[in-house]
Formats: sequence, C-alpha cells, structure tokens
Amino acid sequence: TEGKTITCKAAVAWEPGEPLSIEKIEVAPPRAHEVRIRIHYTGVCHTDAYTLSGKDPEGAFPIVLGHEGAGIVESIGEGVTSVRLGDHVVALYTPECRECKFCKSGKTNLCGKIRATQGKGVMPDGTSRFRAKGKDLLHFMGTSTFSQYTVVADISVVAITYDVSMEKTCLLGCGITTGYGAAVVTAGVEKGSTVAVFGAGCVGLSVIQGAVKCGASQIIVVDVNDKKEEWSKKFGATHFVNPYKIGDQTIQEKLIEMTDGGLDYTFDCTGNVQVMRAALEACHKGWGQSIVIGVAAAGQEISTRPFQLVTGRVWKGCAFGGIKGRTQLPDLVKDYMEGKLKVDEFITHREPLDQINKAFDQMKAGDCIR
Ligand code: NAD
Ligand code: AHE
Ligand code: ZN
Repeated sequence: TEGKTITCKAAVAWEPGEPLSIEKIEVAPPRAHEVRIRIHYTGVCHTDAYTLSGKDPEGAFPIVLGHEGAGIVESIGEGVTSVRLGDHVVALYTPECRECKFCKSGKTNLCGKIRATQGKGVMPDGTSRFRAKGKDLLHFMGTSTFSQYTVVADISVVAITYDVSMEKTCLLGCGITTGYGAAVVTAGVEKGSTVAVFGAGCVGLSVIQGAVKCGASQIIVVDVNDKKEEWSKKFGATHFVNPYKIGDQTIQEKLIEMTDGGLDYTFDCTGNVQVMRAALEACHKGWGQSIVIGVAAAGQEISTRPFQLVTGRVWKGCAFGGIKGRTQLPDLVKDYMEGKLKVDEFITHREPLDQINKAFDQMKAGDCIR
C-alpha cells in the first residue's frame, strides 16, 4: 500500500452536535515527515465529546475526531527517522520536536512546531490527508484516531514495545498519562504531602496513582458520584467526600478542616470552573498548589479573590500531564510492564468502530471509566 491512497472506514463528524457517521474515507499517503498508521485501538475521551458538541473554539467540521489511539506504522514519508514500518506506536496530541523554543526550554511539554496547523485541523503543510464524499475532512489534535488509518506528523508519534497490547497502550495517549503526569511531573508531589483530587474519572484516578507513587500521606477524592468511592480507594485514595453530603459547609471549608489548614496539592479533573475555584481555595496558605486539568466549556472563566494568591497559593495547569511523549511515554509503558502503573483496570467498556456513538453514550453515563 505504500505510496497509495487507502480506502477504509472512519467515524466522521459532519456537523456539531450530530452523531458520528461511519463512512468509507480515502486516506492519502504520508508526505515528507509524516507517518501513516493503521489504528488498532482508540479510547474515547470527554474532549472528543466537547469538540463534537460545537463548544470548542478550535472545533471545525467535517472532522475525524479521536486522540487516544495506538496502532502500527503502515508507511512513512520522506525524511522520517523517528519510527519504522511495523512499529507499534501511540499517537501524540502533544508533539515533541526537540527543536522549538518550547521543547528546548526544559520548562514545558508543549511543543510549538506544528501547533498552529494542528489547531486548524490540517497537516503541517496546510492540507488534509482525509477525503469522503468528495470533500476534505479535517484532522483533530494532530491525531484523528477514529479511523482505521490516519496520518500524523513524525513528531506526533512514539514507538512502543511490541510486548504490550495496543488495547492498553492507547490509553497512555491521553487520560492516564494526563493524570499521572500532572501529579508526578507538573505538581511534583513530595513524599508525605496531602493531596485532593476533584473528579475521579480516568484522569482523577490517574492523579491518585501518581500521588501514591510520590508517597503522598493523604489523598482525598471529591466526587459527586458515590460510586467513585470504591474506584478511588482501589487506586490508593485514603478518603472520599461527596460535596453534596457535607451539610452547610462548602467543600473548601470541609477540606481545610480535614487537613489542618488545607492541602499541599489539589487537582481539578472535572472541567467545572466552580470546582476549579474550590480546588484553589482548598490549598494550604503559603504554599498550596492547585493544578487545573479539566477542559472547561468555551466562554467559561475562573475567578477567586486575588488574596488567595497573595497569601501564597499557586494556580497552574497542564496539558498531557506535562509529559514529553516521545521521551517519556516508553518509561510509562515500562512502569506498566513492571506492575507499577495500572492500565487494565481503566477499561470498563469495549465497542467496535461502527458502535462508536454507543461508546460516546456510555462515556457520558457515569459508570464508565474508559
Ligand atoms: P470523567 O467524566 O470520566 O470524570 C469526571 C468526574 O468528575 C466524574 O467522576 C464526575 O462524577 C466528577 N464530577 C463532576 N462534577 C463534579 C463536581 N462538581 N465535583 C466533584 N466531582 C465532579 O472525565 P475524565 O475523562 O476523567 O476527564 C476529566 C476532565 O479532564 C475533562 O474535562 C477532560 O476533557 C479533561 N482532560 C484534560 C486533559 C489535559 O491534558 N488537560 C486531558 C484529558 C482530559
Ligand atoms: N481546543 C480547546 C482546548 C482543549 C484543550 O485544552 N486541550 C488539551 C488537551 S485535552 C485532552 O483530552 C490540550 O492539550 N491543550 C493544549 C493545546 O495546546 O491544545 C480550546 O479551548 O481552544
Ligand atoms: Zn483526552
């Protein structure tokens, strides 16, 4: 198939707010510094639903969504040296070029090299590799994993050992890495510190895993769904609080009381801006840090009294957990193989590509992790 257009199935989002439609699409061969991947597994993430809803300011249609995928390199364009034919890979929505100002800063995992075109839904040369019904389809987050074949930039992919099923490695493409990295890399949780995690979905449960690895002494999970207590404890949380069941107290008051003045680290894994405020205000005066991970709907803004920051609390956030995909993802896979990182436990539902709308419904229903 090398050098030829492939016809395959993909889930196409023609219009915001409409179900995805399974279509025969054409996937053009990779151009210079591009890689064509046969996708074997993909996760479905809330961010896909967010963009599909039409609320993502960067969302445009028609588009092939999906950003949590793993597969096998089918062909490579000129100049590709990072991966080879047959490599098992994970697609990276946060690329890593190792040459741009961001990559060289040593301060962030955000890579600037192709961010502008990625946000517009096209490949770095400004064009699309997808066509259906005579129309070009847009790419999503530089990955578009809801297709049997996709094309990505060579800096948006990392080769992974053949020894782990791609059903598992795909989840390292977003949810697990995001939460785990937020605790380990972005916050740098220290041994003995106290942590509160707001929202125990895939991201929040992964924050718990990271906090456990760092030796946190207390890990309090806050979730409105009581079923998440069992999930949280399974991942190592020490306490669970349902904010609807604390009487007249606010959740920040409750947490400050539970921790003698507030948490060392808090994490928003809900995308709700009121929760983000509570997470910041639950931090300990003088040093507590709150990390925003959730993606809030377009137009939403966060607020708090500036005094909260004047008195030493720190508000920050991260994408993809602050993890550099090409450099660090193989280490996470190694941790998984050595039994130090849970991945299997996150998989609660499985569907074939043509049932993808069902997968979206399941994701929204509440008893689904991934
Ligand atoms: P999820 O829906 O599986 O989990 C969210 C959890 O939050 C649920 O258990 C829900 O019951 C709980 N919740 C909802 N409202 C709450 C409230 N008011 N107080 C406490 N808990 C509440 O979602 P997920 O897949 O874990 O993703 C979480 C968020 O992170 C989403 O907004 C997603 O878009 C975002 N995300 C961001 C990044 C990033 O790189 N920054 C990566 C992946 C996902
Ligand atoms: N496109 C949206 C923002 C969406 C967003 O925040 N995306 C995260 C990843 S969420 C994964 O589930 C991200 O990586 N952000 C950094 C970046 O460069 O996109 C908007 O508001 O425009
Ligand atoms: Zn995601």
